[in-house]
Amino acid sequence: MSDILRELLRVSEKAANIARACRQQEALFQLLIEEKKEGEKNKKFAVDFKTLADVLVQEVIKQNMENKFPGLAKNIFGEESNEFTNDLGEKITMKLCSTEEETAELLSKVLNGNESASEALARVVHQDVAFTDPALDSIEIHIPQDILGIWVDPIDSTYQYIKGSADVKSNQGIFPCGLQCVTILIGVYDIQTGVPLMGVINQPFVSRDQNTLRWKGQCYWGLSYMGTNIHSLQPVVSKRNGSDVQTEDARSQAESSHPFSAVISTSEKEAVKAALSHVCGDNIFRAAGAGYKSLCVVQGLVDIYIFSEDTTFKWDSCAPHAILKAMGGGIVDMKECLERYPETGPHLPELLYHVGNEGAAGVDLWANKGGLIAYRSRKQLETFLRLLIQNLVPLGTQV
Ligand code: 2IP
Ligand code: CA
Repeated sequence: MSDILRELLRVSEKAANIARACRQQEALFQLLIEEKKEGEKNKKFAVDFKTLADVLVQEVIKQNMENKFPGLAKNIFGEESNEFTNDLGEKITMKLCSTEEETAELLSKVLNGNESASEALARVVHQDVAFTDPALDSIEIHIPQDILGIWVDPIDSTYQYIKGSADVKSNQGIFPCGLQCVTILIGVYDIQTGVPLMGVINQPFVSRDQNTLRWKGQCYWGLSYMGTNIHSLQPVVSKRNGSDVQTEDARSQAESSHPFSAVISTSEKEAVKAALSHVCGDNIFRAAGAGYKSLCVVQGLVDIYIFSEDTTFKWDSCAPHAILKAMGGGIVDMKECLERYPETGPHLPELLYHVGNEGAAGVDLWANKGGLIAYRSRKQLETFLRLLIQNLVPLGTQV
């Protein structure tokens, strides 16, 4: 099996441990909730703690990969920069040092001398993690390292990470908000073609032990390379309608009137929501987190994740895209799908990951600017598009 994927799984678990530690260890949680309030920047530290957690997770992923695969780090990209300037005007580059003590010392500079928080963080950052999936060991595949680019979203759904409740109830298995919507996303793509190859979605907060109050997570992966498609999921079983599998009767009834279910962002346009309600009826779910919404498709909780806005980025979609591709699905550019219709042709406008948007700057360079539709089967996507367009056009909607 790809050694790189095995290592990505391990570092994603390390990242999940850091994410859990920041929520569970008192010294760290206090910093997280002291987050900058509306309109006022936290003056205490060189950087707000949320950003530090993000950067630290990103650096752990980057440096652990580099240690195992020298030369890889230069092709690992993410949203965060690891350089800060503190109130004294000192420039600090946040990185993993070779010892726990050195990392603690560096962290303490960013955290304005907060020893207990710096030590707690350094401890978890340097902790050894063993993590693998037996299914990964059974297949031997070699992907040359020099064609790989990696997009990292160290903590997706940061708002839920900081403010998210631990006690949100799911709606037919789907969490509208809360800690379950937080994910760590690592997506690998081919730097020449931009095609996604491997993906890991680590969900650090899945369920909490009622006695210890400790969180348990879950990790999903997929690989799609030169005709080999493998992933961590069992054949998909819908878990909608109740916390478990729907009864056949309920399911066929729901399917006859509205064949599709979709998960959407709370910021979706009214016109799209109106069209969707004709296609999906009541089977429309709102949820936070671009990574989490994609995961709902991966898990088979919904058929489609659709978003017409341009506020998801390559680091949000690359990992789920690779997993969905390994399952026979993918993520397409929504705007392009609508413009091309009914000319589908053999190639769908799948999102690519190697070139930035022309004329754009900053994060917009890497925005999925035409919106997106994530799906598990091409046939399903085609039917969904036909129905969506039928319902969008009469409304005279410009998407
Ligand atoms: C965000 C996060 C948001 C999502 C947005 C992403 O990433 O996943 O939840 O918006 O598109 O860029 P929405 O929940 O409306 O889909 P981050 O939390 O890493 O900034
Ligand atoms: Ca994100």
